[in-house]
Amino acid sequence: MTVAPPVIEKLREIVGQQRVLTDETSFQQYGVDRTTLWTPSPGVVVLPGSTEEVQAIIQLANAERIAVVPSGGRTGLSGGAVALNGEIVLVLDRMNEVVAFNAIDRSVTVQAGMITQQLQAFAEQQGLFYPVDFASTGSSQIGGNIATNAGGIKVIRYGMTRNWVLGLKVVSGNGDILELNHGLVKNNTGLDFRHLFIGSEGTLGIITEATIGLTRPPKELSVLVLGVVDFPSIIDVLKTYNDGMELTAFEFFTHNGMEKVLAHSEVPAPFESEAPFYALVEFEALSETQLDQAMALFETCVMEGWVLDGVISQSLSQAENLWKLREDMSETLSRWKPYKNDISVNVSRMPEFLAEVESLAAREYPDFELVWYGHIGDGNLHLNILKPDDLPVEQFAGQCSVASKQIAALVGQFNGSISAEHGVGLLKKDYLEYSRSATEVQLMRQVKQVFDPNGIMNPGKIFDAV
Ligand code: S2G
Ligand code: ZN
Repeated sequence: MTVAPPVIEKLREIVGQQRVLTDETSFQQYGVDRTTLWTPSPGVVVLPGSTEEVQAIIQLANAERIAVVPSGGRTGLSGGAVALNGEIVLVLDRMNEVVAFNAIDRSVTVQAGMITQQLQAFAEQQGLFYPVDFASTGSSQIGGNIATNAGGIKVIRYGMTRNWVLGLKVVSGNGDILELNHGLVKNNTGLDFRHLFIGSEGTLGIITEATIGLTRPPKELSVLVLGVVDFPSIIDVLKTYNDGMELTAFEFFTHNGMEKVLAHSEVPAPFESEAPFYALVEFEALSETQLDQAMALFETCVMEGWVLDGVISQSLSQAENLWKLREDMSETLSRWKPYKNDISVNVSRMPEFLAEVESLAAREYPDFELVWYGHIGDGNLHLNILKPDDLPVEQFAGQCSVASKQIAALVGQFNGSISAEHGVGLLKKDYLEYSRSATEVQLMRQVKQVFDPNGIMNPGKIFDAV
């Protein structure tokens, strides 16, 4: 489907001739995220430079009843930024400036198209720290991180993106510019619409600016990697370390996943021996006491039979290498075009859940290689099913979606989430019912109706209009 020439002309009047793209290369570049299941087919790509230009585009889209798909860093994994039906793809790349910084408020206002890593670097230059971190920060944008409430590897200590959004400027699907919360720490004046837009995946409007809270940088970070005997023992190790000290990260990965990372990059193995599972534990070693405590807890885990071997970083570069074992997992596995289950349950229910989900996955995916990894300290597992090279994507996705129903149903029995951090987008829509009631989904539709009455904002993502 194409966008009519008069509308293209009006878009050019809004953003300028060069910032309206109608060529196929641009459609393939901007009309999709990191999901590999869809071929994008937008109607036009437009690159606004200001909130006011975004507003004019949304007003035009309402007048012409043309859908709008927001496009940030395009690192999403659930098809939240995929344009399939002649939509206007609204690209935030040009809106990537720091608007304001306040050392007393410890806050920075940035445009939505700022790359996450640039925000982290800006904070560091001010002697502060933006703590939300994950593998794709080099290309993800803060607007997209907010629209999907990105999580990552430090959630156990710092929480999700939601915890750091002090204010938002958005253009709602109605075409209204809303300035939400103005960076206030305390503001009890009715419904906090900020929290509706966080995690809304572009279905309520476009985030154009964000005021982000910053914090003190961690000091003397120390990293342990432990070889763990089995899945349930990871939770015993988690509880032991969580009860014994303050952690900044607790991650895990399976041996077959680590082997692929070792083969894919120059990273050395953590230690000589091998284990079925590995736990990565990070903490601030502010004194010898913390280091001694970390080693004492290691001894406990060995004595209990949960841990077989371990290593503690002796330098920053060694800590970075140990992190690469976990952080390079996603990129390493991408060559197998994995089908991803991103699920979570309460940490307290993990032992019970692991016992069931591991055997269910092995049963449902008998012919596929499974790699488990993720933020088990947050109750969040990433199960990647690797596509055999000789199996067509559609056939593979079809087989995985059947098994995913079983996994989603199990997650639902545990009152867990069928999408812990990657969002719902298009990929997880069919499983939403296992985590959200029909009443809740209907209420979400009604909230969308308020902010986007013509249903132009990223239609078909998370849920269908009716
Ligand atoms: C992770 C990154 C996305 C993926 O590594 O924690 O959230 O590939 C993931 O699963
Ligand atoms: Zn993750």
